[in-house]
Amino acid sequence: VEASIPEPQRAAWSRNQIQSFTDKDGFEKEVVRHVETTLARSMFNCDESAAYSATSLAFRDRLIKDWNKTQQRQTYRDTKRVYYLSLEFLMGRALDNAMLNVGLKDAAKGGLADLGFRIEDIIGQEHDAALGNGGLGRLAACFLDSLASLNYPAWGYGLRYRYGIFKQEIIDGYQVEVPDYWLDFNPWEFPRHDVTVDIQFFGHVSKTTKDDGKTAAIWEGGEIVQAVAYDVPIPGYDTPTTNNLRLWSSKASGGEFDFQKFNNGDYESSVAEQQRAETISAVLYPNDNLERGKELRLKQQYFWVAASLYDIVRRFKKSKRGWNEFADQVAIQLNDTHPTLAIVELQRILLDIEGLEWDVAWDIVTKTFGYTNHTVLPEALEKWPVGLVQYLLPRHLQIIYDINLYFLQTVEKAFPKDRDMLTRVSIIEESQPKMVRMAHLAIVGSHKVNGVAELHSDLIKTTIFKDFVEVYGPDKFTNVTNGITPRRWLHQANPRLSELIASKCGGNGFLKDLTQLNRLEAHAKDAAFRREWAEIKYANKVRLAKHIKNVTGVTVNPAALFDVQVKRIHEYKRQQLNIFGVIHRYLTLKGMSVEERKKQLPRVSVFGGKAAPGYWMAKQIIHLINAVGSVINKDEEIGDLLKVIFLEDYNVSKAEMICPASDLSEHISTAGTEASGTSNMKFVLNGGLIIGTCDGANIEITREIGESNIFLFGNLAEDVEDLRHAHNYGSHSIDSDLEKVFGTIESGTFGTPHDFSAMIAAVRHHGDYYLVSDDFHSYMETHRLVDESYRNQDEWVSKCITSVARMGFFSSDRCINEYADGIWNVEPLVVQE
Ligand code: KOT
Repeated sequence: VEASIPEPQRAAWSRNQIQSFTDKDGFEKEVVRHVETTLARSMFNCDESAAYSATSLAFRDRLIKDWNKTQQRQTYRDTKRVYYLSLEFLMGRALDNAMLNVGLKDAAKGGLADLGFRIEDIIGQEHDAALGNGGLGRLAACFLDSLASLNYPAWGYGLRYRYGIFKQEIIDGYQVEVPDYWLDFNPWEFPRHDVTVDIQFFGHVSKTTKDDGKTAAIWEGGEIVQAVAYDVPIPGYDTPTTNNLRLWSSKASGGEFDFQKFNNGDYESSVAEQQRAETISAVLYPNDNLERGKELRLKQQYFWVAASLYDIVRRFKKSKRGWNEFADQVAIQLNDTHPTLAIVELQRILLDIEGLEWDVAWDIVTKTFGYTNHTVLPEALEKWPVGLVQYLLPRHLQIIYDINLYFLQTVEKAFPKDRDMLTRVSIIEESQPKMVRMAHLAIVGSHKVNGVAELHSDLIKTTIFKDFVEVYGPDKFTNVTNGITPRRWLHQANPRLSELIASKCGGNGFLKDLTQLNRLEAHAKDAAFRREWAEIKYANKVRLAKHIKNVTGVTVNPAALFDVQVKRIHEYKRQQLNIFGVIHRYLTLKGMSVEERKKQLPRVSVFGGKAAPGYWMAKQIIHLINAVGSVINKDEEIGDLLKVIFLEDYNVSKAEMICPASDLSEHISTAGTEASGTSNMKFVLNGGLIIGTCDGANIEITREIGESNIFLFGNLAEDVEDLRHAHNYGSHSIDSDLEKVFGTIESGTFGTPHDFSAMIAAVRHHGDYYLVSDDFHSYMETHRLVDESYRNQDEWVSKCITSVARMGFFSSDRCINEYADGIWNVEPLVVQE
């Protein structure tokens, strides 16, 4: 392309290139320029919000140039690209990340100081981009960071929800949901009103005969909704590679609204149609690890998947290659089953629109897709009623039936006369009503299926996908243990620790090759180093203590052991076990003499996390935590020895403050239920120890950092089934200490006992599905070990340093390289600048 441009024109282009700022003075000029022109304000009238806007715009200008070049480079080299399809991207804030990635945070700090601002206050102005629920969405965000930092040609595709995950307020101890309208001013997105795709819903299918005498399906009628692209630049760390996250927004296809109707005086229905279309991308479903089968959710899925595939296919076609090269140019990763319709949509495009034969098309499809499973919880496994799919996507249902037919034929050949096998693996569940099993469709349509931690990947092979291992053999199933980006979760969240680490690891290289952390190990017993380390942890705790004081009014002692459990509230994650443990600790303290109490170690139990709005039991758990806190925090006999804090509205930016301030964090899911967990990695990387069950990535963390550096407790995954069976069919005796806790709750110590009776009944009378009573004793014993261990601060800090030194494996860079090698077959695009 470049060669075809006449020389004088090219010269004019290059002499007029906009120069990006490279230092403090240049940055200041850009800020003032943006305040005075883009924002049309005077510097006399520049508050923190305007300073945030102008700073973001200045950094955005820098990113745009790298972003454009990256896209040009990827187009020009035309190598294989990765597409990461995820309904959730939990990005958090962008400004701090952008400043660090382009290496100009110090310049911005100095420049803002000159202009009269503190950089922390300006960073704090930004609203989190909260287009996700929890771990699954945050994993997608970490992956984008690694893909860009490692120079992979990669795109993320998602939905541009007008409302992200709700804001949580705690009122009288109860969760109240407030809508998260976040798009008022978002400098990090670029509307592409020229990039639109018409998406069809409903209608019917007819058959025609083509020129060659073959029949083809035609999907006609129904309604059209327009998808509009919004692009978000994803800067890599210490590289010019800036990838693209494309989020689709829905809009009525007839423009603003139907003018015909409007002019005929039918205002209401013309506006109603527009609103119906816009509803598709209006709101993120606030459920974590739960699928409730709502029609609008299925509409969201198809809308996003169809727009993304249209875009991907359009880009492929520009290269003028044959379809036989599609899977050599395109890898698509399905983040859980939410985008599974992409498999059907690609088959439909190849078959109905491009006119390929079924087998040829299907071969391309299966080579293109990979599927990541993130959960084994039955309530989270997606199923859609056949009738709903038929009504919304009639052609897709036909294709699903055909996929299933051909699949079952091959299964029948391999397992003749095994009707049960066919019933079990079928994509269609023969229930009332019939259901489409999305995980089965995802497996059949992909060439690789992976779990997200070793235990989890083993579990899916032996439980929910066991039959598919028999059908396809074990090689189709693999493990890629999750990871986190050390840029955000260490360098950005904990700058002082990052700097201290850099001083011992030979610079910032560890941020791009986290295994270099092992150079720290030699310093674990160095007293001076330990002191510096402990001092940073203390400062981070002081910062959190201030925040706690600000938002709850409770004073906590930064010298106390900070014991933190922050994550979505879910029975399987067992916040109830934690709060029962806190009550037990309280009772123990109350039972002590004043002298004995003086010898006890002060603790602060910090909780945080959102409950899905419809998850009643999770909301009861929040209420109990707050009720317990309001009693204990006022108890003068107890004072500093125990405080219980519930931090409202836990999100990514709060996590960045909380993780560096924790001494101990809790990852205490019932064994076999938490597929991986990723906050466990964040806490250890920030120099905290963990108490946890043998579940998810805890197991691999233990293997890496050593058994003596983690507090493990509880029953193993392999024993869960028997224990559950025993609760239901044998006798279920409850630990006597736990009974005391229940008794205290029932005596009204924490308010109306009736409020909490369901939580107690779940353990006592309803089979204790999550094994709270089975693990309670070992949980409390292990907390005693924690106390003992914390008393020896030198040893504690050594454990922390050693653990950090051994965390190299858990970088999301390692995961992305594993996906690239083992699943996508893509290479980084080397940048020659
Ligand atoms: C499932 C359905 C809807 C919304 C979210 C999910 C979901 C979330 N399924 N698994 N997750 C979590 O994914 C994380 C990233 O792999 C894991 O670390 C975590 O253990 C899963 O619970």
